[in-house]
Amino acid sequence: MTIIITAFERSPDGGQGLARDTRVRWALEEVGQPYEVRLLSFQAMKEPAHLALHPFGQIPTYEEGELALFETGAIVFHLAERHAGLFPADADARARAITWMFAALNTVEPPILDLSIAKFVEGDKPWSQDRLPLVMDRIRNRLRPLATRLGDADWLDGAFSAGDLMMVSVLLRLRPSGLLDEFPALAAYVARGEARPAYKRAFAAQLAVNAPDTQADVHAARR
Ligand SMILES: N[C@@H](CCC(=O)N[C@@H](CS)C(=O)NCC(=O)O)C(=O)O
Repeated sequence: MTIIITAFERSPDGGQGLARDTRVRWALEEVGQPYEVRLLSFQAMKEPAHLALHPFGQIPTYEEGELALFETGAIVFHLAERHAGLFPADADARARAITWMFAALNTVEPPILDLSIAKFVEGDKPWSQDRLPLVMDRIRNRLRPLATRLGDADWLDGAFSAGDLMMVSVLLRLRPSGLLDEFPALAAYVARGEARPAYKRAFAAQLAVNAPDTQADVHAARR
């Protein structure tokens, strides 16, 4: 059964791998499943055909035969359940890996997203500069205990799992802010994630769509 995911036709990050299709591509690469990608413009994401797959009109989505999923947490969870490579065999270790997936999405990602909103959406508001340090401190309040828990281990709970895939994906977004470098153990943790061959393949695949010269070719072809 062919797996089809959706991604931005042109990611706002220009190919830094921060759009959320990258974490789904990464999971697919870790479990060795081939996939196809349907690229969408911002307009197409809000049209009925895509809204039938994703009620909020976002990317990524995941289709596999009759099954259609949205939310990266659900998609990565599905892949980890169906294929070897992202969940440990031991039931308790698997439950802990799931816990880390939720921690990444529910506890660590929200203040990180808040920083993006503060910078890129609210950056021109008169109160924005005053708010920024508060938002950054809320992120530090998540990174500090996370670094403590990781300690000098390679991964959060034994072997690499879907929990690490999600946590690294969430933390990656912090790199331009410099906050990650305040916690060298976490910076090294993210670098370990990025060094995985599966991540490299996922990153290269999204870059091939979003790299500036690829876009020049796409636009030339449309003219
Ligand atoms: N919680 C969702 C978030 C999905 C999301 O925010 N997608 C972004 C791209 S990374 C998007 O489609 N943004 C465009 C929009 O919301 O209109 C998930 O993890 O899948």
